[in-house]
Amino acid sequence: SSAFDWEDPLLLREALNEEELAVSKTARDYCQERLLPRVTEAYRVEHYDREILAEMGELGLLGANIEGYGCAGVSNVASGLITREVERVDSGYRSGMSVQSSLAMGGIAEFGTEEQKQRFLPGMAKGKILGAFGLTEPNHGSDPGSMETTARPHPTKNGVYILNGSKTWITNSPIADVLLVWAKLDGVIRGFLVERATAGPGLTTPKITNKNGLRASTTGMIMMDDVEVPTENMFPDITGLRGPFSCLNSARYGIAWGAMGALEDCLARARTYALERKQFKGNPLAKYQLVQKKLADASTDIAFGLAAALQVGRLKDRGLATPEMISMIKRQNCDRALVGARNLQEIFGGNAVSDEYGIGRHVANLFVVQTYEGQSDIHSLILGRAITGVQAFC
Ligand code: TGC
Ligand code: FAD
Repeated sequence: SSAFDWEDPLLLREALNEEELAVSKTARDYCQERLLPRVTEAYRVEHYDREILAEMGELGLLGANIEGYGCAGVSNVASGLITREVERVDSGYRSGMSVQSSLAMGGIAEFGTEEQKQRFLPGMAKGKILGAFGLTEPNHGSDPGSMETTARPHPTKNGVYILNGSKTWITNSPIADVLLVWAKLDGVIRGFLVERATAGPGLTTPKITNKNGLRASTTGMIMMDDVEVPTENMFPDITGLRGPFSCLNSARYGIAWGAMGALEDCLARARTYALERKQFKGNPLAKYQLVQKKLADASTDIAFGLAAALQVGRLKDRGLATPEMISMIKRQNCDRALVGARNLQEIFGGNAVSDEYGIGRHVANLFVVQTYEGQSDIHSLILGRAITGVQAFC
């Protein structure tokens, strides 16, 4: 019999194969040694170092579940373990990676032409070409099907489309080299790979500053005023919302793992603090039952959340995962991570307000994580539709 391990209460590690354990260790070592020391300052000054993606690329952590094109081709479970380790440090760092890996590279891998895959994926896997994913618009977030961005054939130049419109709240847009923009061509949603180097002056990507969450990630707009995109940069076959939503399935799955990584870090920090901080007759906070309950609740949510993410990952590896399963774990793990982090924050008392304790950063980040890629209530409606057959969006 083995002893209870508070850091792995249901022995997740026993369900992982050697490759998955090795990938997880590589990611963990990198994140703890290279990312953790820079996150407090990066968060303070709202800076995302694009070198991070190059560093991750060197370790094979980008687009890791993609086969070929310089990608590692590991299991979906292994790729979930990577996002868990990155988000253990900061949701913003996981965000930068998710957009590169799941949304931009994932989209190209699934819907791109062979030529597009050859042209973009190897450089993106190395973190030399940075990607962004433009779906949300100022007037259309939860309802991207109503997007206003348009594409139309150039009136005089053959083989060129003209894009007009704006996207907002786009992770990595200020630094991206290639922006996967979803736009309507004759009223039908299509995917376009907009390259900064050739897009001309009609493309601008202003940074959104003064965020009160996800400050270690860079977020911006994509403004397009007669931006010219060659036909060979359009995804050839995919039409409608199935295109962007297929990319989102993969990113939402990663978030389900990532949110648990963030909560694990909150739990570890709160446990250490509760053991060290003494109040009332020299007792550590950890001695008090109400404090122990907060730790027990978070620990249980982590164990259940990771078990559920593992199950969906295994199903995904076998081609059996459905979007509703992913909605279920994205919603549940984000909700529990946000509630858990917020409860654990109380253990720090006034010190929670100092950024040196890291807990406030996770709480602020996790609000964003619960909001993007489909806010939790939207995932409730996706599940409600699947359960009842009745759609409640409008
Ligand atoms: P609906 O009628 O449900 O579907 C339209 C078409 O899309 C297909 N589809 C899916 N395909 C694959 N996977 C999925 N998960 C899919 N969901 C829907 C569907 O089969 C249908 O296909 P077809 O061929 O029949 O046309 O569309 P709706 O307009 O009613 O959608 C409603 C709703 C709420 C489900 C949807 O709009 C939604 O999920 N809203 C949330 C928006 C969202 O998640 N935005 C994310 C933006 S990207 C982002 O946040 C990145 S942050 C990343 C980071 O920094 O880490
Ligand atoms: P709204 O759609 O206006 O929703 C506001 C509230 O109303 C939510 O709580 C929502 O659940 C609720 N609501 C809406 N409709 C309904 C309904 N029918 N029934 C019940 N409740 C409803 N987008 C990208 O495309 N690419 C990115 O890289 C990206 N990165 C992001 C990074 C950050 C830091 C942030 C904050 C956002 C990012 N987003 C990105 C945008 C994100 O996906 C949207 O913010 C999200 O989809 C919600 O859209 P919205 O903000 O317009 O909220």
